[in-house]
Amino acid sequence: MDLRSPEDHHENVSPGTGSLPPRAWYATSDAPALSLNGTWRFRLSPTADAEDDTFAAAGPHDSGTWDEITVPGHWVLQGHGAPQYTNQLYPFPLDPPRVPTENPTGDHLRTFGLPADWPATGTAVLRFDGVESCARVWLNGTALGDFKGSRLAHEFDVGALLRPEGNVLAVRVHQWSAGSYLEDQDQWWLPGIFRDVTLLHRPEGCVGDHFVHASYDHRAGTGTLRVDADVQGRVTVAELGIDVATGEEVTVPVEPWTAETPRLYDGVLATAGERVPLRVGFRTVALEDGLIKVNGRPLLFRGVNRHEFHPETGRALDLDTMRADVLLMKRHNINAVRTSHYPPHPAFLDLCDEYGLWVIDECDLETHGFQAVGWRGNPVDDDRWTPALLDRAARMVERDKNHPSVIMWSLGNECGTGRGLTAMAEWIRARDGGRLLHYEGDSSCADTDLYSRMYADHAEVERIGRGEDEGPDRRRELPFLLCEYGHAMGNGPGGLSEYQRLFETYERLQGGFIWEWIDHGLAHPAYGYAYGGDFGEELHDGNFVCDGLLFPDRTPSPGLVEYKKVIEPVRIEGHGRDGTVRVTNLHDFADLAHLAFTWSYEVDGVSVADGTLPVPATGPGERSEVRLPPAPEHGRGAETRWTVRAVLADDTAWAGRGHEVAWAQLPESVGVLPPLPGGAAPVRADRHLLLGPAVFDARGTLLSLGGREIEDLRLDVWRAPTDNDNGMPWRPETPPAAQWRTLGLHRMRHRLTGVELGEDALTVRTRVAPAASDLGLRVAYRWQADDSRLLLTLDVEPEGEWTVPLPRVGIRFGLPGASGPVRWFGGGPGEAYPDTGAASRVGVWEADLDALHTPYVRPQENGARPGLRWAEVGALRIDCGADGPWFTARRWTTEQLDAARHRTDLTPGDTVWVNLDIGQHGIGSGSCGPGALPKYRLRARREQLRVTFSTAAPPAPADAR
Ligand code: IPT
Repeated sequence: MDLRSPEDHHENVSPGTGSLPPRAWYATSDAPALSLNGTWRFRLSPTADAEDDTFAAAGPHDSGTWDEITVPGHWVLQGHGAPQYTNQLYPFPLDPPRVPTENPTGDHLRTFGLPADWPATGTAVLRFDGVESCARVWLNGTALGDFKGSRLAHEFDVGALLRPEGNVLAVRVHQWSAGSYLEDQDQWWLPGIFRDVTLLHRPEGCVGDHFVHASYDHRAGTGTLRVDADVQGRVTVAELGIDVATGEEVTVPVEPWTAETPRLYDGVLATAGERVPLRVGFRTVALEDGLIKVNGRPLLFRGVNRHEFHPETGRALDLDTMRADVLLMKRHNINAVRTSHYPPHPAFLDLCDEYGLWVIDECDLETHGFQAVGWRGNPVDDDRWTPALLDRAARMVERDKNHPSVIMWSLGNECGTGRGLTAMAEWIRARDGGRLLHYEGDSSCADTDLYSRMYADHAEVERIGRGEDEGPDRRRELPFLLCEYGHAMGNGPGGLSEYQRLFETYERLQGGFIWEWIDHGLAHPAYGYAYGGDFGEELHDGNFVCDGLLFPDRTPSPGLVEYKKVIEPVRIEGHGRDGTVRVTNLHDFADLAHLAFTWSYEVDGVSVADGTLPVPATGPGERSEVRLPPAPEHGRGAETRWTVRAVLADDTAWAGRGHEVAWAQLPESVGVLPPLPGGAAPVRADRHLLLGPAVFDARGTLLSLGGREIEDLRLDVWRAPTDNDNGMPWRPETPPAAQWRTLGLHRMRHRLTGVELGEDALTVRTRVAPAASDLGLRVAYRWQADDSRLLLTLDVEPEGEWTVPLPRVGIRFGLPGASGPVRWFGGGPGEAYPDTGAASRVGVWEADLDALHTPYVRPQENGARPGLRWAEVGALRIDCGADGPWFTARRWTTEQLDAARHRTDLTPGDTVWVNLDIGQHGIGSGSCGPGALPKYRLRARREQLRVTFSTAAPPAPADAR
């Protein structure tokens, strides 16, 4: 491998040259700063050497012909070239440290003057917070150096070069560099200066690097503060009466910092030349009794993996977007973030300190694509790369070390194993003994303080929880977390409740982090949101980049609503027939004084009375029992239930008073069904069969009800496969969708085997089966009616040895011309499937037809509402029992949904298609992890569905007026 030379700086393993040693990052101080964000001149070249570097000269240049670009930003999102998406694979040959000759290179140029009041004394540094993937920098014609490490800060001393006016800052950015080999994270490849560029004045006697050590002794209730600093100064925290020298330790009574109670104390670090604000949070992180503890108490992570993403600006995020993420997390009961897979913009960590989130800060490091060649040449196991790895570790730790929210350092993601990782771990431990160390990719756990895994299935997690796992002794002693689980791609993830139950049962299991926070769908004029392949990439991983709990525009997906419910920090349970409710406080630190509890009593889905429920300020881990009031009077035969809610008692920084944190429904009595229709006799008339309000054709197909047309009512077993149904090639099991398509469940044929006109029923029999198979389903549709209502009793009986689960089983039909809002009594308001239904509540709901559809970036099965009691769709009324079917209504067919690749492929038709399903196959997490749990597999077996249909009066014919 070559030694560095200026010509090939982007292709050598060196982390770079010329930049200052890393130091603690802070947003502001009393020293002046000049943002260099804004419009820059820009020129894109196809190779690293297409243009010489004379553009960087201090004097006049011809950039007048260049384009303009916004910094921070990615040039591929501003009309120059295109983004590319790969998950694990490098989009270039594995030829480290060399990169392709075709190497898009962006020359960036900006001239600036200094503000009039810029001090004449002192010096200045130029700070780049993030440039992908490699930059070379000149100021006023002088080369400052070069750097790699895209999501890390780099500073250059520029004091001697600055002029009052006409400074020329030139930055040459290569998309590909040796650094790209260390940045194989599962995301879009997005080159550019994507974080802030700032000129910071450095006064004489300014603050240098400093390290705030603020621990908490939970026994004594005291905090100990010591600020180590390169430059001597004083540390004051007025609220605590602290005024000490740097390096001096002081212990005082404090309120601790936790993610639930993010108590920060404002302080100041003052040296001769500068005052830097400090936000001090006292907390102690420890590995104790085999558990991750903060302030003496074990944590349960209700976490998410967060990539930085915005659908228009990629990884260039403004502060509002970062704050939106934090607020959404807090409002959805999330208490932890893994910054997958690189340190985020540092302002995000300020927000985590302020609002309260536990953070695993992960280094900008992933070499996953070497797995494709058996990890041959893996940089983390090649000493020549170790300086680059250590540089990354140091830049992360030094930049972020003063955040109380950061409680663990992570070496990176998916790098296999190697000496370089060990070197990083040793360096980090020596520098910061106050935090734990995470890395998932080394099953020996030699370098880590915890046993971390991704996508382990429930059974294995349970074994680990019980301590029945095998493996190195060291690992068996360690606490466990799932750094990734619940793959939130498309519809899902399923099975979260079962994971949560395990986490709450076994103390060794300290929770997990959903993969991942947000879909990385890029706004696209033709597709709505684009994913891999939409920019013509020759190698890509499709919509695997859209696997978040938020849609790209940050609208919560049903997965986030589900997760919020599953991880609610208060459990409310009905307990006994005497109206006692058990309230369990699942917080790690906070008592329940910040919550107010309410009850409502619902009769047939409608609240008839409500009130408050006094709950004592139950401590963390404790439970209280409280009594509901006597049930209000109501009519006989109604379905009744209590809904108990825990809401914020007062406004907080992240949500207003009344914001719902937790809830439960406690069913009381099951409703009594009105008598079913019957009595009418089927008659033949012409080429039709008539039964009560219904007209059938001679083959027994329902044509109309009460004069309203009904289209193609029949058994349906197909659903547009979800991403989780489609599975992933690396999973050992054949994914359900592949089994379904092989068997032909998407092309079932319906053979009529009988039409029987009985005394009070019309019975139609069919055999439903795919070509080329002898498996089938025997179906009997038994129709009964009175004057106005039509009852269907559907019986399904499998024939043959069905080993493949069914996608769904039920009926579907079309309602031509139906419109208006849909009302229903059943589960809602959002969608639910057998293993994603925790957040579904029983009630009477109303929604526009279009709102019943969940707009997954890649269209797929969605929108089912469970436990339908009744529904009104257009003029049709559907009545079912209390244990009613899954209900879906949409303006396109399942076949159209299945064929769609993007949101924009779906155009609503005139007919509303309704599915009423006896069963749905579970969702699982098979798009990366385990599929649906066995109990959620939909086995073919005898099933029955009973539905009563009726209609509003048909529109009056025109001549009757
Ligand atoms: C795992 C990765 O760590 C993560 O970055 C992401 O790619 C996720 O999968 C899937 O979306 S690695 C996988 C091979 C288990």
